[in-house]
Amino acid sequence: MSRVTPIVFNPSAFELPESQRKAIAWTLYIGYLALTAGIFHGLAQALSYAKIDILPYFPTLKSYYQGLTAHGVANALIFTFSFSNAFLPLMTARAFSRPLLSSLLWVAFTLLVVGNILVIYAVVSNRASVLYTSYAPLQAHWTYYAGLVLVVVSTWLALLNMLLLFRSWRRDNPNARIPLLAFISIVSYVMWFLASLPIATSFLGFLLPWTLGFVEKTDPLLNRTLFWFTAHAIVYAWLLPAYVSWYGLVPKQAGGTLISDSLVRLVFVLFLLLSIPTGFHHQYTDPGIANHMKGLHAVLTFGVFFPSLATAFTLCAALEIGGRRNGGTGLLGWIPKLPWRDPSLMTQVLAMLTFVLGGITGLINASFTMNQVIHNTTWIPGHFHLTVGTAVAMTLMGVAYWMVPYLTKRELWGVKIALASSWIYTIGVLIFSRGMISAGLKGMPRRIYRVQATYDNPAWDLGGTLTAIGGTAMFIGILLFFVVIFVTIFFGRRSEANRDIPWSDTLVAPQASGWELNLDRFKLWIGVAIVLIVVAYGPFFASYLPPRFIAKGYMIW
Ligand code: HAS
Ligand code: CU
Repeated sequence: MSRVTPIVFNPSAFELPESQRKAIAWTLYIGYLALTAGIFHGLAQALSYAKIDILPYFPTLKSYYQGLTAHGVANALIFTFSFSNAFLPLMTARAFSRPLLSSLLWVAFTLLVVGNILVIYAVVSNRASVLYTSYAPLQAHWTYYAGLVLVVVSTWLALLNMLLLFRSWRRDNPNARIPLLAFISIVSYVMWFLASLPIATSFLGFLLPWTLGFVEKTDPLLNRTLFWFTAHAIVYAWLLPAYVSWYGLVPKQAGGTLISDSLVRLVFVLFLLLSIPTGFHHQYTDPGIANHMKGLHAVLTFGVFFPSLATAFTLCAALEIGGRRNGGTGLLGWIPKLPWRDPSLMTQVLAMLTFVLGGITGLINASFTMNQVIHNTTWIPGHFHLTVGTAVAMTLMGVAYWMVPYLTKRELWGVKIALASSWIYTIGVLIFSRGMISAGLKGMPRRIYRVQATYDNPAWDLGGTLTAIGGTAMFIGILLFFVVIFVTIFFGRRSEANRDIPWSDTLVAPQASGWELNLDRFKLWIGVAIVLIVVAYGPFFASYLPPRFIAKGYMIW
């Protein structure tokens, strides 16, 4: 193996061009607007589990499902991908200390906006109450599918921008190790690119022609399988940008340092390999898929649990180094010594702590037999508000507390309000999820408007009440976040201080020779990922295809 030249990190070597600063800032703002818009129906849902009905106060809302669609699409899809489209290219540019392509940034931004307008039109006009899972034969207006396709294409363009930058950097540095921050950012979006192809096939190949009237019927199981083919991996596409922040920036913010460069690369390579071939764990109860294939996906799901486990230990160590450098002693004395008054850091540490519970519940979901108990109950939203709803959402909020000042050149306004927001949200989500999870164990169904349901069970009362209390606190937490960010953007004190992103180094530098160099071989890992995908999905498609066009579209709202 040839020797490589070490990277020297120079904090003053990079200034983001003004137009790129604007494009990235506006992309980010779309995400935070979507977050805020989406939480209003979140509140309505949480209250509904305690039989409190506030839907009549939503003047334009025709049904619970219209609101649930808006909540899921805005908070889980638009918020997350807008953030990633801003954050990952910025991290890549910073790590390579080179500007991106401005034109491509703006084109990606424009597609994101147009996609959003189409989706908002479809959902607000009550033509797309299909929930974020978009299961056929529920049929939305074509603008809904087209809008989401444009959002996905905007993520591809963001990746293209990162890859072009990588290529130009590689040309000038043929023998250097890829800077860690760039490596993990690129792997995150390469994984998402591969993962997004099945849903692109479903939307472009089946659902759009069907909703436009070119074909009369569609194949529900095939589209559902293509959906989960993408949509399990989508949860890691949401998570990995948060991991980029946890690995790449948080150790520095905590005053600590990452230990091993190679371990972090290995973790991301494992996500590239294992995120996608696991989608059947959402379809354990679906007919038409062989049990042994479901079993294979269950095993691979336990495999993709591992890189998160490694992450937990690595991050704990990185934080511990920070706490001890700040004077912490003894077994746990480093914890209070973390910079808890830094809203960016503490918000992300609270996100991590909550994610431990998200991980545990995920493992229970993944277990074939236990899944039978909790599938389609409120346990599931209990699980995913601890993962995407906290680990991811709060990390994206924590990042805002340095990234918005970085992009706007303004001081963060309302530090104490920001701190309060994160504590209120965390306490809220713990109560909320406790409610959802416990009621789910007693069979409370998800996606049901309890206020109007024709059946009920007093055993759900305690869980339902906790859900409403916690959900209200979450709502207040996000509103406070929005106030802080809004005031910072428009009224924050201007500051010309030359800021840099809080990029952390590693205790053990990237190896200059040896097996570790293989970790940087994108093409190799993409190849292995494709082989695993073929093994995990090939037999299903081989036995199932051609498509069975059996179902007309339904608009039951
Ligand atoms: Fe999940 C359903 C399995 C993770 C999101 N999941 C969902 C749904 C969503 C979702 C949205 O196997 C519902 C979809 C729908 O609408 O139907 N999930 C898993 C497993 C994991 C997992 C095994 N899920 C996530 C993540 C998500 C997410 C991440 C979003 C971002 N999930 C399932 C299954 C289902 C499912 C089944 C289908 C259920 C059904 O029947 O419908 C694992 O990847 C989790 C690994 C996590 C860990 C935790 C690591 C902890 C860390 C923090 C360390 C803390 C530190 C703090 C360092 C192993 C990294 C220290 C600080 C101090 C101060 C001490
Ligand atoms: Cu999953």
